[in-house]
Amino acid sequence: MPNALELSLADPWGHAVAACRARMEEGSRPALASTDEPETAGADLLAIARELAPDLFPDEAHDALVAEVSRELVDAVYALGRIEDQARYEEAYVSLSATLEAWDARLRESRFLRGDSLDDLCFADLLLFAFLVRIDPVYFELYKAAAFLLADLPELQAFARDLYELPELWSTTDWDVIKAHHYLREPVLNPKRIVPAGGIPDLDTPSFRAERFTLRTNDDGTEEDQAVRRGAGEWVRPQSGLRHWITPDADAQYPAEPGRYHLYAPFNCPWSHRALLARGVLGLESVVSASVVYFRRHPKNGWQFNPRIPGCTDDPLHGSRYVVELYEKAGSKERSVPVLWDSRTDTIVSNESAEVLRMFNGAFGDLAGRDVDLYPAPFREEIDRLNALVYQRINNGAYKAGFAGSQAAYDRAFARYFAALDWLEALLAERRWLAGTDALTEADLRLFPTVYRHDAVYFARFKLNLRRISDYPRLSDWLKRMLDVPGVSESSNMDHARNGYFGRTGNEIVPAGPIPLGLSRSSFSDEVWLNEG
Ligand SMILES: N[C@@H](CCC(=O)N[C@@H](CS)C(=O)NCC(=O)O)C(=O)O
Repeated sequence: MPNALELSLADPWGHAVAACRARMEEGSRPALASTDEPETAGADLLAIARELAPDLFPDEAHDALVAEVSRELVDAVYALGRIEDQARYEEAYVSLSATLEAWDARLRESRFLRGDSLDDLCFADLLLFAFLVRIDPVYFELYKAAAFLLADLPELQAFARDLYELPELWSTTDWDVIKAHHYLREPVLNPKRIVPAGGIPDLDTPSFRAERFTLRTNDDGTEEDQAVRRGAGEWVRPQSGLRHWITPDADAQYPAEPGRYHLYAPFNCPWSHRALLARGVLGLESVVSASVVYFRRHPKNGWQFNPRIPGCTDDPLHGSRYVVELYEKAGSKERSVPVLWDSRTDTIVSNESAEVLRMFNGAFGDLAGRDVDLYPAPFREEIDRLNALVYQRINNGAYKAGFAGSQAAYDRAFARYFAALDWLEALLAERRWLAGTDALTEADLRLFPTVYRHDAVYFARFKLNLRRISDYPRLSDWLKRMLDVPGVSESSNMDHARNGYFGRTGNEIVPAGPIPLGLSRSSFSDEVWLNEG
């Protein structure tokens, strides 16, 4: 294993090898020095890639595939740029264009070059990606490979978008480096050394390619590669560990019964908010009781109860001071909210809001006060598809911007968040509710906590300041429609949300706008606000 690497991130080979390095755990990666030298010795780089990421080199057939990508695409386009004879250029141009169409057709059949699951990902995919993302910024103009932009090759575009989701690829793609390198090193093709301002392909619009080729699990809270994501500066939400289900079956471990279960949730936490929303929209208030946890966390003990603050309640079951006491009773070391408690067995049923929401919808049947089905059978696939998109890019995506550990991770989360909002804005031209139903579903309910917070909280607090929801006419109308759904506004509290989020900024000042702040620290003593004594 080399302990230092010199790679050109501009060069497709260097890019693909850098991605292999980015897949490694942070501590075990060789140091990386970037060089502007184009890589001529492809074979050496291949050996390095094999050493860095042996799992990406499954067998000899794969080695042949790498050679094919290299010869048919990478080498062919650089050769095209070097041809000085018009007739020979035209011949090579026609041939490369046909090859691109053939590769586009090939990717119609499978998600990656060798299969549909992430486990099938191989080095040839990385090299193909590195080639594809250079078409718009470089090859189209500089090398006159002008038959197609990436957007004209729908499968290859979707493939590139899908791969760009992976931290090892987004974190090693640097458009400025790619453009400058190629345009500044070609005195014949670009004598005035102007670098084009455009040419960055849109890789942030959702492709849904993963779902087209793999089984839907709806396990959208799972991030397969937490370590790699953290290594790229991404903020990663820990997974919830307590995952039991309430079911309608009377013999079940947790049967649906009125008065048995209790939800602990603060209004400011968006995951808690969605559990409260489901309870409110389904009319379960008299079936499942609830405590509103204080929006301000204790610096050491975390989530706490503070019934002296308007809108907050105590813990009627145990008189706890902190949520962590509930976890201690249940024998768990976690401490997140929401918590769904079983008062019969005196333990936690679930601390995963996505599942709480779903079990609230399915388990209580006639006990629910309203005849609402948040997960109607004919729309389940579409709801799952939207949930995954909305979770990754919007609900949790907002946190990936707000809590990013690097500028690149923030830029990335920012781009994906707004690309997803743009996509939803377009979708809402055709649909009144997200999944195309006549009434709201889980998909709407799960989008709501983020959209609701965007203008007054995330725009400033998470630096998501490209546009406000008020700049999106259809999302704004949808937000109004949501607020009119019985149970929604009763289950939402903007003052709690604002105080919760901005209470965690350095000086703890909560912005007084853009809408007037109702609940303010200035009206309370420190003793009450800090929940002391
Ligand atoms: N997957 C969980 C995530 C819940 C979560 O991340 N909650 C945050 C608050 S928004 C939390 O309690 N974090 C731990 C802490 O603050 O101590 C769910 O959706 O229920």
